Amino acid sequence: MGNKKSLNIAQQTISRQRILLLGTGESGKSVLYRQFCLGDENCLFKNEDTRRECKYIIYSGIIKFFKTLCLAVEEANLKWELADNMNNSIFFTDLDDDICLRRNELSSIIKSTIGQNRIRSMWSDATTQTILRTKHKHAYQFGYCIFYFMSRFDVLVREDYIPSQNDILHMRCKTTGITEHSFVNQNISNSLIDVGQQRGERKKVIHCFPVQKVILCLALDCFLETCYEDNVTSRLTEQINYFEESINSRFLVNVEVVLVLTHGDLLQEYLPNITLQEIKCCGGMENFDPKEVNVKSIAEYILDLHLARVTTYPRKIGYIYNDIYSSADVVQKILDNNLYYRDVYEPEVVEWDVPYHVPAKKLLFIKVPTSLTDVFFSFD
Ligand SMILES: Nc1nc2c(ncn2[C@@H]2O[C@H](COP(=O)(O)OP(=O)(O)OP(=O)(O)O)[C@@H](O)[C@H]2O)c(=O)[nH]1
Ligand SMILES: [Mg+2]
Repeated sequence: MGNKKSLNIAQQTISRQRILLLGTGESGKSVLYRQFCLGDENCLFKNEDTRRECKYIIYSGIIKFFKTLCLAVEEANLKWELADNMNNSIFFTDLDDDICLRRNELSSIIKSTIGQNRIRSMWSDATTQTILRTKHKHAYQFGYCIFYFMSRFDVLVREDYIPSQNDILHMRCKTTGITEHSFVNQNISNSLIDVGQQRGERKKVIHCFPVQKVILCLALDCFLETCYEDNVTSRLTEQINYFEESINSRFLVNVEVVLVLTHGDLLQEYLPNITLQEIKCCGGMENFDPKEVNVKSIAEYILDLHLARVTTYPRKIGYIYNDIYSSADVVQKILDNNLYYRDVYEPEVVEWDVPYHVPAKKLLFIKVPTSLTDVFFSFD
């Protein structure tokens, strides 16, 4: 009787799993969520009407970008190269923040010839490129996808425009509340949960419901950016603190955790604009001394910084790279646990005999890689 019951429980555990997406704001949770959705024939984004609704999110992202750009140019005391852009800049600066909620107005700016001319003229201005290709870029919250959407501007402004699946992946829509996508994979029914994790949204979701798997997104370009929420705190610091709190939570001790290293493409794109010296000046990157500066060496270093904060041992932690251009493979690899792995053990504690000239007791030291003879000990 007892055996039958435990068999049923075991069957239940493998036939259903709840997967929770975690990570700081803008770390790529919703991109991954949409990648999961788009792999499913029945997903909402395969429906044209749903996608048509999403075009306003894309339009509002473009307008927000130009408003922020005007502010950046003014604060950097730069001049627009093209004379018309002084006036265009006044136009965007004067738009109030709620413009993003007014669909008709958004459409009329994007679809009118005058609006399109303003946008094209500002985009082609050398000053815009100066802002976006230099350190000015990281002092503002520009969002990540403007290059993608501007490369498709001619398509977006058409009367019959319906966002493509790729557009859906790129659009930025801050998650509020909880979104759930259900799908079946190899006879297991899965429920994937996406939650807003910007500071204002960061409720303690971990213990709200039991989960079998957590996917924790870590952005690889975090050391270059400041937080969306205050524009001051380094995203690396924010991300490491968030990671430490989540991974060591008692609710996750027996839960499988997959780290997804995101934004690799953005980092790759930015690397030619930054020297090793400049990287080392970013908070948290001071000890970064790679043989070669590339996405992989930065990813390894950032991963180590995070794993050093794990305090619930031993842990086998799987990780994988994902960005907006990754193929559907990544989703399948996450589901199959086809990952890279790191083992995290408790640091070794060694007992040392006390030197002859101090009272006979034993002291505990954490083993460190430096020579202990160099360390000066004082005893009361
Ligand atoms: N190029 C590129 N853009 C990315 C990547 N991951 C996320 N983005 C972009 O970064 C922005 C934020 O990504 P989201 O997935 O919405 O971030 P999130 O973690 O869900 O953020 P919240 O909902 O605020 O907690 C969006 O504009 C994405 O298109 C990536 O790997 N590469
Ligand atoms: Mg989100």
